[in-house]
Amino acid sequence: MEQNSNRYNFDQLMELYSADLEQLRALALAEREARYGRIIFFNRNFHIEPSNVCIHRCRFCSYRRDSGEQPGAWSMDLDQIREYCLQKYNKDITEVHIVGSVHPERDFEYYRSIISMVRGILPQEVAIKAYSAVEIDDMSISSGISIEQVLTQLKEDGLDALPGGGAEIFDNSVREQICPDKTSAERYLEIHRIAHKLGISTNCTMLFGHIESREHRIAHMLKLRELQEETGGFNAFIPLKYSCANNSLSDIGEVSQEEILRTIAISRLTLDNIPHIKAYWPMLGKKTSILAMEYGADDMDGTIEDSTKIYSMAGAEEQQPILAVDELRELALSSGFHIAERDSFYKIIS
Ligand code: V47
Repeated sequence: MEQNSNRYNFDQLMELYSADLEQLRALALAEREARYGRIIFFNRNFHIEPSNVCIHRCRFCSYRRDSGEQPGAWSMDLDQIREYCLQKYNKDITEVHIVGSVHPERDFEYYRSIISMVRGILPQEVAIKAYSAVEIDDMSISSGISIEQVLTQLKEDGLDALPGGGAEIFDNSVREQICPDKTSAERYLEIHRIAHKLGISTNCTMLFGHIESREHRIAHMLKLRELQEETGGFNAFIPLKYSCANNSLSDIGEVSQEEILRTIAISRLTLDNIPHIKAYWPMLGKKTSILAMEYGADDMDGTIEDSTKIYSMAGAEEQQPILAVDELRELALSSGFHIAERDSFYKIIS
């Protein structure tokens, strides 16, 4: 494949996507090894999902419920969140990931209180990565204050970073079909732009393997590359494979392991300015995630401690997601990798 500059353009990426798998793997692996050798990054984290009651009706989502819907809907008050947090926390944890839903009855003060409460009960060194751009958007709309003000206040309360959820696929015609009523692609990008400007680093995601095409995926990644060029605030890109159980797109089924690996490789080659590519094991499964390390990924996310339900409710093979460090070390070693524990900002801890 001929390259005009050091950076692949849309047409070159389309060509690479269907290149010989071995050739694609070798290119992405070389890129990954030049950056990190054979290291697999991970952290010790847990999630808090305060509620799954959501005003949005994204067609790929198996997690959302209406208020009061039983069985299945939950909403935690502050005391319950405190109790849950203390139950999941142990002294090795370095990150709490808080994400839930756009709840019809919760206001900005509630979301602020969660951050201040968690900040108050956990050591200062534990990073709080909380609220996707979609939730931030809702806080701004419901409180009538700007995104900048919402993020500034949350930062003062103790927020350290934003997770990457809500990106889905940026193409408007796809969005119209899978999540018509939620935060637009432009607004998602704007919220991340503002976060970066305020010194809040973020992750970014892409939900793939539903009704979108490879063209849509590449266009999506190129938008992220463009924003990163401007701000430099993204830490990691997470390609999220659509899981098909219990949602209204179920008939589509799921993409093959080969398509997952190709997508991960293409993301490493496209996003030359985003430091990390995360293989999110609760969704891909542990074995596929380790295999993804040969295709350009370098990060496994964390130990999770059985604290997220988004993927198990969508039928992912990890029904009770826990990754013990010894298990990860064994899996990595058996594939010729070694592991490095990192904090939320990729500083190596051990
Ligand atoms: O935006 C929802 C996805 C995302 C399904 O930043 C689904 O470190 C697959 O963004 N099949 C939220 N995916 C989760 C998220 C995330 C996860 C892990 C780490 C980080 C990070 C962020 O989950 C949603 C959506 O794209 N999702 N339903 C489903 N059926």
